[in-house]
Amino acid sequence: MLLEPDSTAGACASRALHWPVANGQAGYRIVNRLQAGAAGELLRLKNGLLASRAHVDPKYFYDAAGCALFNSICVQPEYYLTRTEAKIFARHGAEIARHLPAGVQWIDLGCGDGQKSKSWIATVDASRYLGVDIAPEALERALRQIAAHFPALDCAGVLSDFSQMLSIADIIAERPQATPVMFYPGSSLGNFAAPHAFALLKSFRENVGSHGFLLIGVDLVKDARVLEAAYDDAQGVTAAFNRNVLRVVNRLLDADFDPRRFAHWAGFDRQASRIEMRLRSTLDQWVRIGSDARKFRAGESILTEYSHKYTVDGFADLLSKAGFARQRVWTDEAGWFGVFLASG
Ligand code: AVI
Repeated sequence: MLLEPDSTAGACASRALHWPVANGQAGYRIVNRLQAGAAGELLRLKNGLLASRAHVDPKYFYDAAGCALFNSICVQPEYYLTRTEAKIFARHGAEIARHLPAGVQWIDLGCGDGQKSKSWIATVDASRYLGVDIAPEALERALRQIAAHFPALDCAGVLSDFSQMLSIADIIAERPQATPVMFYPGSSLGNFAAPHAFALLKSFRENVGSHGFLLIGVDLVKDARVLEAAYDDAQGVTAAFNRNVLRVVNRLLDADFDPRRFAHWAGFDRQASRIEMRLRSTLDQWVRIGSDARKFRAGESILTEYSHKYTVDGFADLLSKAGFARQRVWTDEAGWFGVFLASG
């Protein structure tokens, strides 16, 4: 592994990590655009837990156990999002691809294991794959698999944290002939607070420019019972996923949360149009958080996640306000999930 200063990153204290990996004939590089300052991140996490309305950024869900639990959530009968989006892709993928020029650079935002992109790369006949993720191991695995599957494809990765803004215009500009298409499936945008989600959309638009595209999947508003069941499945997988964040916090902050003393809770706030997930203290308890301690009263909760739900018109409006002048949308028959292709 070779660490070099990133001359393109300017004042932001990020580093480029040119990481050639043996991969048959080809190699690929991973550019690190994570902001330096782990200490500041940990302080934010701790302050969130010490705040009178305790909260944790949902990015802390995804350690190895959290990723495995999330994969399991995706196949729970109540969690319709993943399979509904997959059906829309299967039914309309060829039509969506016809709206894109040949040889695009496919930019997989929050790529995870890269599986969702595999069929798209073939369908759109991409010339380049850019995986973007916060987790180096997942990113490396995704790149290895994509490169093995498509040996002729130009592959690269970017380490980036969407709780900060995205800044990859310079990497996109390395291939001026290849139109950039950002792919952000799974309604992941919904996990950001509304102002942050809007800022992220604007940064996507700035990064792809007026000739690029954004292909994004978002969950749509529906009956509260359907939504709440999706975030509180009968098998208790979402509950385990939610409680697991306390184990992550214990490791990162040297805290002593006992996940058994917190109950999973998920509810739909129609006014804010979002699911809120919380961990409710089941009794009065003191918890040590590093060198500090705080009391949680019985019933007091830690906010762990928002998952916003959109209307087709509302999301189209958001896209145009973010600078995407042209858009198309595909939904499933029940109108539960929307896939938007935006450009301009
Ligand atoms: C990753 N994200 C889109 C999921 C969601 O539906 O908001 C995370 C999740 N939380 C609980 N279940 C799934």
